[in-house]
Amino acid sequence: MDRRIRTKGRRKPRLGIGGDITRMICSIPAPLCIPPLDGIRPWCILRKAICFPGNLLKNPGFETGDLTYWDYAYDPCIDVKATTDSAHEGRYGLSISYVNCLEGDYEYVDLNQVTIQLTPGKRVKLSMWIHPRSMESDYVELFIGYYDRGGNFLKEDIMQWEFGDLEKGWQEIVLESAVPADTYDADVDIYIRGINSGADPSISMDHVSFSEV
Ligand SMILES: [Ca+2]
Repeated sequence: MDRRIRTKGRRKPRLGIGGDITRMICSIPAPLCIPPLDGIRPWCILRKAICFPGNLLKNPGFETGDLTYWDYAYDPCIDVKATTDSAHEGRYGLSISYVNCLEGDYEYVDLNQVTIQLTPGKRVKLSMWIHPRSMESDYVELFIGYYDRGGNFLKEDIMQWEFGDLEKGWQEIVLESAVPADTYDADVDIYIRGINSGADPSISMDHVSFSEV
């Protein structure tokens, strides 16, 4: 069932992102740990940070190994988690599996980050990489909502991408948009609507980017 609700003017607590510090966002991957073996003590390798110059999002490639910094909601029949099998870049990507959903039902996954400060008059680009696996339908929407300094809704831009030929593998989805006058910040949202086709359907996604261009 499609239970999508998107309310114009919705404001959420600030995540503390925005401004010059966001021009070089880095994700710290989870340590790679070796379990104890034949009396040898367990040990861990601290992995080097992966940086995304110009990307205004935090944890855009899920390299924390989870959904840290993302607000999210999804139907409880869907299994959503960061896995190494779903990576397009780095170590982790996001795996979305419809394993517990009723066959033929449409279900949703919604991911967003909010209050990202922008410069009025600039153009911005929101993009992500996706690999539908065994999905027969349906679509992904990329959404940008703009707000003024008082939190008043100004404008939204939406791009809908239909699941296509699964043989294409990883594909990039892109939404470009003009930042309206009086903009102070923006919310970005990724909405995935899929159907359980009865063939163990799943989607991999990774490397989300939101930047001024
Ligand atoms: Ca990644």
